Amino acid sequence: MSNGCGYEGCTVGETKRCALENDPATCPHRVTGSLVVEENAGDDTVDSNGSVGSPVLASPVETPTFPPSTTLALAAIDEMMVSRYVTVVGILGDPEAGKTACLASLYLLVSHAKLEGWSFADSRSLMAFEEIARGARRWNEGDPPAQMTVHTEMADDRQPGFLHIKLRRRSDDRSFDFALPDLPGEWSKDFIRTARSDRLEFMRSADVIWLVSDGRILSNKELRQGAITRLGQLAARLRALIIGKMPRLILVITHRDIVVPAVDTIRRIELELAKHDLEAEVVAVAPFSDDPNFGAGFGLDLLINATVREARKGEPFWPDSNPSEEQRSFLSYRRDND
Ligand SMILES: Nc1nc2c(ncn2[C@@H]2O[C@H](COP(=O)(O)OP(=O)(O)O)[C@@H](O)[C@H]2O)c(=O)[nH]1
Ligand SMILES: [Mg+2]
Repeated sequence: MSNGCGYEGCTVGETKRCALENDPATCPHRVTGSLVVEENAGDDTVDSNGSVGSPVLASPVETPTFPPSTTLALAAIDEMMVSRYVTVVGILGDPEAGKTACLASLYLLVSHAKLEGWSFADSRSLMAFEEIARGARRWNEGDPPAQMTVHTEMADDRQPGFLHIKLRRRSDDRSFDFALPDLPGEWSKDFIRTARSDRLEFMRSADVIWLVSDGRILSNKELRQGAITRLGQLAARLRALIIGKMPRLILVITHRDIVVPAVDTIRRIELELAKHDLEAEVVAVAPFSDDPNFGAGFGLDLLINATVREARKGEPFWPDSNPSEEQRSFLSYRRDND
């Protein structure tokens, strides 16, 4: 039966000719407009006025989805920034320095309410924290892997992926949102070697930069100088990348469970940074510990305290730009353009 005809064997649809040899326009089996509406009464393409095409039912309210499970893109951090201040942390350092370990340990401490002075308030990237902490959890089950944190691989090697965590400071009940990127050490190496900085552009708007360094290397006579030189090169690259106000630098020295950073080494690093007119606060940490008598997570609370210590002073909202008496800017302008 063709659409619009009541006759069972109608062929107008296929052949344009009526099977009963009637004129299709006047065939008595033809179904009129009103019948079509009746036939289609349950069809949602016909509205109550009988006009075809407009939807009858409003589209359902979108059910809320789970937040994204992996790291957040820069755009998501920007969006978050619209409603509240987010402390953006840049994390640089050689591969294997302990960057991911710091993030994993921070998450594990907070999730067990063991970060001194801080408590967990929220996270938009819990699954990403879970992913990086997985190595540590396997270790806790008594099966120590060769590496406790999965080697950082970026899904997109041009864009940093951020972890978000909101912590509440016990002393004053103030909450801080942190955006922490888990960057592969290769990005720092490329930044030093080839000045490749496109994917590190976000550093310009970071509040704080953690320069993570392996404490064992800093205490090794043969390796120490190389690590200090690389920190200096990193400082030089940051100086070139960041035109305006420099984010505060924190030198994060890992493996505090194994070695205590020597005062002399820290002094040498400070001198190296000073060459580029930079200075850093030093925090020694042990995100994980090989020593049963030394608590894993040592210094992470101090690192977070140092990260929020001084909110970045913004540029003056309305800078004082009154011309001085002698300055004849307008006349000079005319003269320059004549
Ligand atoms: N014992 C000990 N191991 C650490 C410490 N920091 C990092 N590690 C280990 O060092 C290895 C490299 O750390 P990782 O965070 O992956 O380095 P990344 O490349 O800088 O992200 C991992 O196996 C960590 O568990 C620390 O303070 N103490
Ligand atoms: Mg890593």
